[in-house]
Amino acid sequence: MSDEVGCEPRFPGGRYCSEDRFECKNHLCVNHNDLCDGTDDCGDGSDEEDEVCRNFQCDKVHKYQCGNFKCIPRYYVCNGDDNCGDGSDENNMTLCANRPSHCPNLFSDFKCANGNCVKRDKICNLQDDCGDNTDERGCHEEGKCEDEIDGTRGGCFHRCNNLPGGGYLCLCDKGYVVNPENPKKCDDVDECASFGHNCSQICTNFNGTYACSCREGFELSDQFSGVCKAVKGGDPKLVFTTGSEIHAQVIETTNNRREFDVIKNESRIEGIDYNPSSMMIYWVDSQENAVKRSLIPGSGGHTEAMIGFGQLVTPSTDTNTVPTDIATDWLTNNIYWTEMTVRTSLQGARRKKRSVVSVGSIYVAKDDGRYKISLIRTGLERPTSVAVDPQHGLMYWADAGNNPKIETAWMDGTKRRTIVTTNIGHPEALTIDFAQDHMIYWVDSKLNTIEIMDHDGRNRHTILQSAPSVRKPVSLDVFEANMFWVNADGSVVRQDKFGRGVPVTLARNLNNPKSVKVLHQYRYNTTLKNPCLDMHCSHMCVLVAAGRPVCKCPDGQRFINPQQTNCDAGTSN
Ligand SMILES: [Ca+2]
Ligand SMILES: [Ca+2]
Ligand SMILES: [Ca+2]
Ligand SMILES: [Ca+2]
Repeated sequence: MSDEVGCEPRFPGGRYCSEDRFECKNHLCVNHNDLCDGTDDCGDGSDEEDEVCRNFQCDKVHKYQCGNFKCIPRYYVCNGDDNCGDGSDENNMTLCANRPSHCPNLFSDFKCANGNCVKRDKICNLQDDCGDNTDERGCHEEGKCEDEIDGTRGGCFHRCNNLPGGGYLCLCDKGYVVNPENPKKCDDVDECASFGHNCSQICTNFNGTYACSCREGFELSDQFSGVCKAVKGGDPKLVFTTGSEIHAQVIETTNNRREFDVIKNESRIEGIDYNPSSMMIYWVDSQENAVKRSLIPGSGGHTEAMIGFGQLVTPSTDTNTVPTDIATDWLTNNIYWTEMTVRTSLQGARRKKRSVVSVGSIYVAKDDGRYKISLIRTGLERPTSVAVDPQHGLMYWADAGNNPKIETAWMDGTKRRTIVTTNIGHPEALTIDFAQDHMIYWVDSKLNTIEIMDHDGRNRHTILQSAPSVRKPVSLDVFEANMFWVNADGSVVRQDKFGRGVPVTLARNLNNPKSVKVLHQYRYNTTLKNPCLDMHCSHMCVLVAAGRPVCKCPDGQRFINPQQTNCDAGTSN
């Protein structure tokens, strides 16, 4: 075609190409089919340019148009590979969720209730090959399906299959599983009770099936995917730290992501959290050894303040102590934070052996730093993360010390319990998905995992493990149907929070990233009332089980009245 370069226009309107072809900037002509398909057909890239593709519509029958406007063959959609380059061919759960998942070989494979596939000859071999033992239920060593019992084939409630080696197997329809005691009976599967239902918020079990629904302010995006999206409260923003700064990015589906600064000129920001009612952001700085706060710029009528102003809330307990993470109780306006004191001591004969001892603590105070109380002082080495659930009056923290663990207590520090001690390396970044039944998501930066569990540490499930996108994860947050995490290498990644679809990198090469949070009015439940309003505590009011309020005195003070509401420092300060 290069012989056409330099020729005079041959078509009306000064065009070099006929109407049915696309004219490249270099005047070459290519087929419309070649536009925006990811291949440079013009030779100068003009068939793939953003402005061209933004206004181009793919052939709808054979092609799929990606979020970045690229056109890919339809059969690339939901095939597990990121063919678009922005994940949009894999992360559209409306398209991908309703694909029935078959076992690789329909004839020689058996599908377990948990979705695993095992070879048919593993059925009724007295071994649990499925992992949920459903390949060993429904087994009848003798008889055959043709034997009619109680009016059904083999007496099976639903279906019957003869086994090749004699005997037969009762099978149940989709949504049911064979009763573990009665091999003929079919029971409903409670899909909501375990991982895999894919409801991003509310799951309701029904006989033979289940249904997803959403909380106030959210709507299901379709009937299959279980994806809830916020319909009020504006675009969610992703807030993340880079050492001395806090940035925010408006979360959009296209590649056009808007980013702005929230806080600048701090030192070494570790954990962050915010109060959706006051629109204050809080952080701990491990170089300044302090808890600080600021109004989030552009919020609450403070649009003139384009960058937040860091204000000291409280310094760390002493100069050897660094704060590591912070959580906001947005109902009472109390803040919770973790601190770590590292001491080097000389031990052993002639005190020659040097040992490093790390001691962690958890504190609560009013959000202006007044009335500090230490809640946890013992049995904590290296606290990496703290999260609070004011609705239930519970707090959670992770300890990445020599005996790594995740613990919980009431938010006054009492009723402490350890909920995770096994399969744990370096736990970090606990976050509570209030909209999804208060499930806890967390990362392990040593095992390279993202996990989910309930408030007791039960129903634990590993969502991602050693995936290429999980590289020493240090922080995590969840919103709607997505999870967002930060890797130690400075990348911010998003993926469906049940691990569906493919990961999408939202930012990369950040310096010293430590924390990520989703900023949205509906991330925390702001419809709840502050239970402390009627308590008239002289100093602190904190929440305990079921969100019940109790008064507390600052460290070193005691109650002076039998009702335990007034502390001995008086009520003025
Ligand atoms: Ca092309
Ligand atoms: Ca694909
Ligand atoms: Ca078996
Ligand atoms: Ca069910």
